[in-house]
Amino acid sequence: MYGGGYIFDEPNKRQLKEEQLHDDPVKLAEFEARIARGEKIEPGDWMPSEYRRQLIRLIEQHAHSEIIGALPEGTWITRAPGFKRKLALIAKVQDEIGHGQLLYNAAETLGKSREAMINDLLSGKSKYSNVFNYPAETWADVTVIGFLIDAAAIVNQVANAKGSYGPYCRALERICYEESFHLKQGHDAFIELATGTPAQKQMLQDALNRWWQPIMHFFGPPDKASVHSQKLMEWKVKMASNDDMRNQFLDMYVPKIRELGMTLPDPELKKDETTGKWSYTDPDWDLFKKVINGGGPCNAERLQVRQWAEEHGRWVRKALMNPNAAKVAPVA
Ligand code: FAQ
Repeated sequence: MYGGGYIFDEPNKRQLKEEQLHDDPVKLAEFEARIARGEKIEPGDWMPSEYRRQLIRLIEQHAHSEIIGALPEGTWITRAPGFKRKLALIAKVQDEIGHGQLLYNAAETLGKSREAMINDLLSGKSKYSNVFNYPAETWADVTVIGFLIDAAAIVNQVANAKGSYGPYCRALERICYEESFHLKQGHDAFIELATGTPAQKQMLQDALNRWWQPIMHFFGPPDKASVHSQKLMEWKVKMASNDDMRNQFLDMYVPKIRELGMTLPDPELKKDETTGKWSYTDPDWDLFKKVINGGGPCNAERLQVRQWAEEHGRWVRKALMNPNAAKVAPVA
């Protein structure tokens, strides 16, 4: 099922081990006992340097994914079919930006500034989700994003909301309420196209074919190639492995897609009813690596938009940080 021996960032693994050597072993043992008891870790609590580093990496990437994730759908606000779909899309895109804010706040509690995070996004140092580096060519692409990418995100976030770091879990809980509503509107739009005219159905099928592989990539590399999963699961930051989350998604959503008469572009996709595991054609992991490292069809465009927003929003941030400078002298 999986491509063999694909290794991500070998130096990253070495750095991880070296940093752990510097943590006080007694404090580390106390910390791990707290995790084992299911306690939440809060910003002022002692935590291993690697736990802090990993949380910053993961939450920051998640925050970037939300704000970049607003872009493919955002381009459809002016073209959404009809008043109600337009209203729902505007609200959804606003929500995604709000999720970014919540997540940047959660990452800031760990000591990295918002400015540093945005700089790392714009320089390409920090990643964001692979799926947002593809174009939304038609309204059906927006529909597939709204239904299936939100569904995939919810599978991940519902699980990780029960994790160990308090501020991230609380942000995820709130995000999941809103994402569940996005999923409903995505499913509704999906049903409308799937049960519509032959042309609408074809448009949806084409979008599904385009998005299927990026969605399979969304959950991250196969477990045996995942760099961070093992430690993150020990520390209850990730509450399920990449493969388990991918399997859960397939289990919940493949039947919903098929019952609407749509097909998925993978002849190997089937469930083993005895084990509950899905098998599928291994997605192209070299392509995944290329996309998450800046080489996807829209990476450059996405970062250009954020760069523009950064430059043109500077005066607003300045005024917010220094309200006195923006005060207008009262008229006599
Ligand atoms: N895209 O060792 P692992 C959304 C990287 S929110 C890009 O397995 P990990 C809402 C990974 O960072 C979507 N990069 O990594 C919405 C690492 O690179 P690094 C985002 C990926 O962290 C919906 C390397 O590969 N959700 O969609 C991806 O244990 C609709 C090795 O991988 C989150 O961020 C990927 N898909 O597991 C908005 C949730 N997968 O950092 C608008 C929180 C892996 O060493 C519209 N994040 N990589 O250079 C997570 O749960 C985890 O980070 C995973 C990856 C599961 C994504």
